[in-house]
Amino acid sequence: MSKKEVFSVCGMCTVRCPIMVDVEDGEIRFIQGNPHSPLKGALCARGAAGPALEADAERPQHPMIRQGARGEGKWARVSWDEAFDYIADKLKGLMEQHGPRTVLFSDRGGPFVDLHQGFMRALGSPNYCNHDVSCARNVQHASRSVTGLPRTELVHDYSNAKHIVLQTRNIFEAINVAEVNSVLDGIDKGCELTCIDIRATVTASKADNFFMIRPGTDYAFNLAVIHELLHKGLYDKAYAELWIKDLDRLRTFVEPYSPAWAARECGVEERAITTLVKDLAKAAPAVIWHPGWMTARFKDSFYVSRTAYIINALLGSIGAKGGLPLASTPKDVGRKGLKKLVDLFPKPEEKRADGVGWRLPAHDAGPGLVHKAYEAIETGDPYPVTAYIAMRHDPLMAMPDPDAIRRIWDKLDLLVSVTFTWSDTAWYSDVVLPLSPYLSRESIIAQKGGLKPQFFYRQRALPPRFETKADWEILCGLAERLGIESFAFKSIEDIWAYQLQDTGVTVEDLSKKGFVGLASEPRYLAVEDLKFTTPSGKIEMRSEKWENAGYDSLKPYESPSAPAGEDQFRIAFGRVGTHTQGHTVNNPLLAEQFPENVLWINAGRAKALGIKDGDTVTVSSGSHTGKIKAFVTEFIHPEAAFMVHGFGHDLPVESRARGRGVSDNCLMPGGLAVESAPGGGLAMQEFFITVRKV
Ligand SMILES: Nc1nc2c(c(=O)[nH]1)N[C@H]1C(S)=C(S)[C@@H](COP(=O)(O)OP(=O)(O)OC[C@H]3O[C@@H](n4cnc5c(=O)[nH]c(N)nc54)[C@H](O)[C@@H]3O)O[C@H]1N2
Ligand SMILES: Nc1nc2c(c(=O)[nH]1)N[C@H]1C(S)=C(S)[C@@H](COP(=O)(O)OP(=O)(O)OC[C@H]3O[C@@H](n4cnc5c(=O)[nH]c(N)nc54)[C@H](O)[C@@H]3O)O[C@H]1N2
Ligand code: SF4
Ligand SMILES: [Mo]
Repeated sequence: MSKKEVFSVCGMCTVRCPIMVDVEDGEIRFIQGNPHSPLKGALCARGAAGPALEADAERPQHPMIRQGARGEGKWARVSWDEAFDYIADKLKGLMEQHGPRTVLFSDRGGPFVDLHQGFMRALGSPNYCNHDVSCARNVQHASRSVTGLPRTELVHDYSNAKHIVLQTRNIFEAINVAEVNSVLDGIDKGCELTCIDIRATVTASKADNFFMIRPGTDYAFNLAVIHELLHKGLYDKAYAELWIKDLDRLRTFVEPYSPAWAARECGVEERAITTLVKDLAKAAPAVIWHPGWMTARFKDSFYVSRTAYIINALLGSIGAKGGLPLASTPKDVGRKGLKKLVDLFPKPEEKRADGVGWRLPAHDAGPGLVHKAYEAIETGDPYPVTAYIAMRHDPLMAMPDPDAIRRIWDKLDLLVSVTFTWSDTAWYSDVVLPLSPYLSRESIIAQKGGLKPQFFYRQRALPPRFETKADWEILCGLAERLGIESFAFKSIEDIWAYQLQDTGVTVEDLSKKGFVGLASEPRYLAVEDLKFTTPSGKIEMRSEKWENAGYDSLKPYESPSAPAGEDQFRIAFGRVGTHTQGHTVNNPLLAEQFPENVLWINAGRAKALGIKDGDTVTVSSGSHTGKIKAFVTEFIHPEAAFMVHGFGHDLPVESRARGRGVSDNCLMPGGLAVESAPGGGLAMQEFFITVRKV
């Protein structure tokens, strides 16, 4: 009998929690959070369902090349050699004709993307994108516009906070295990919790203060908080003197936005706003006003996040212990960072197809804006984009108006999907490359910033089942066929050795606990030692960078429109603790826990429509209609109808997910063109749906 403990990294969602897997005779006996990890090892329900994913035969088992029309579901089973040759031949032809820039790649971001970016550099294409236009781009750019820093370089120091405000954040159901645990630690130490949402979530149920806000009015709420902080002199004046630029401009701008005004606009009590502001000032600087995560919701979402950062700045919490301290890099703690795979190749000189960095000078070029790259596929402007590799990305489920996306993709000469589950995108592709799920593959080493930076990696706990491969095997295999020897690594050990060069860390060190900490103590900076990367080096209330790119930095508030008819509701969506996006709804264990989504609607409005709890209703928008069960409750704002994202699958290969619930993104006609332009995020809650009893 053989027994081993494997330190690895969960892959059931993007959070990538550290895990320890007990393996006996080649079978998984137990998975738990890595007990050695400072990230407070633990596992959520989805993490515990990892073995069920491994065991599931309803996933792509071998490479496939499309036979019939796109989406018809006729596949030829091929060997890996055939699949690689097929893709490499096509890519070579297209790159000869149009140049390497004709290749587009998108993924779901996360700690391991250096491999993907390295592959694109190896090809010589600038068109690496991630999913973030449908997630946190608005937060990223808001952070950049206020502090200059990327959002992840401001840590949320929950366990030392005295007051946490969660706005459009359902921390106890949209889970990051370490985050949940540190918020709970903070609460144990007496931290106050305020939740601002359009419905009562699990997070709201644990909060001291709950604001059930009118959907789409968060910007009004935040402007009033800023007004009150400035008007009553409750902000941190010494901090403002040291770090804040253009405070007077801000003061003049917020003049009309009083708490009394916001109370009417948001449907909350004026006194509750002013009391909140007083409480925040008392707790400052150990305050976190969360800038949001999934903020691809409204046209003004960029400004909601911006004002969240501004509130933090006024409270002196940016950089403070218990607030948003600055993350450390390995260099900050006297160590050397990982050697990057992208640095194997020069940066392509070509402009990006999505216009980021030239047409759009304020936005971050790193992961670009994938919906703008789709425009290039459609129009050939600025140049033809003819090949697309979607790796760990299911845009047909993750982006609005999938029919429009299919029409755009019909112009592609090559569409490849790399995935471990079936997805609408894989089904529509020309080639499907099946990835081994995370328990049966290893990954490159990742570097994590934060208060105590570390390196961590994923090891294989099991041999791969079916004919699946690890991501590095797939991309390095393709590089080999394309004749790019310097990216054609033959083993993961070779990649690890390259990454660890000159770091003073060995694979042996990593193998002991699955990670290597680079600092023993969290590093907090004194207020005068903070460093911001805006053009002025200050925290900017007005961003010239954004203004020069044609956007307001202090934008006048516009009230969102209310539903027009008795049966109209604003669409709203979000997460549930037991599923990840659209890719776990066919998981045997998780499907049992939460088999279909339901439509939350307000009790008063349901009554007027004759809808009772549990009734089946139709939801429609544009040409799309779906059937879903109604969940009738007092605890949602009357203007909104909420559903958990990720349902409404109809592929014949997913027996547990097929025909269950409704897909929110089908109810957003024309949604690719509706965005929060200065943030680059899509605005997927700018749609109304019609709800009728069946
Ligand atoms: N309408 C609407 N749209 C949304 C959302 C919403 O709430 N409503 N949520 C948005 C948010 S927050 C996000 S982050 C995006 C997520 O969008 P996606 O990243 O597209 O969603 P996922 O379901 O996480 O994963 C996509 C695919 O990658 C596969 N996969 C999962 N893990 C891996 C891996 O490690 N490697 C590889 N190669 N494949 C993997 C999955 O099987 C799945 O087919 O969607 C966004 N879109
Ligand atoms: N279980 C689970 N956990 C996850 C994920 C998952 O798929 N499943 N995905 C991960 C990812 S990729 C992300 S981005 C995060 C997302 O993390 P969050 O952004 O916290 O999660 P969501 O559920 O999308 O949205 C949070 C809340 O916003 C509310 N909301 C909707 N409209 C409004 C509004 O106008 N105003 C206000 N104030 N609130 C509004 C919704 O009701 C919802 O409760 O979760 C991560 N964690
Ligand atoms: S939050 Fe849950 S699913 Fe996501 S990585 Fe952590 S344990 Fe896995
Ligand atoms: Mo996300």
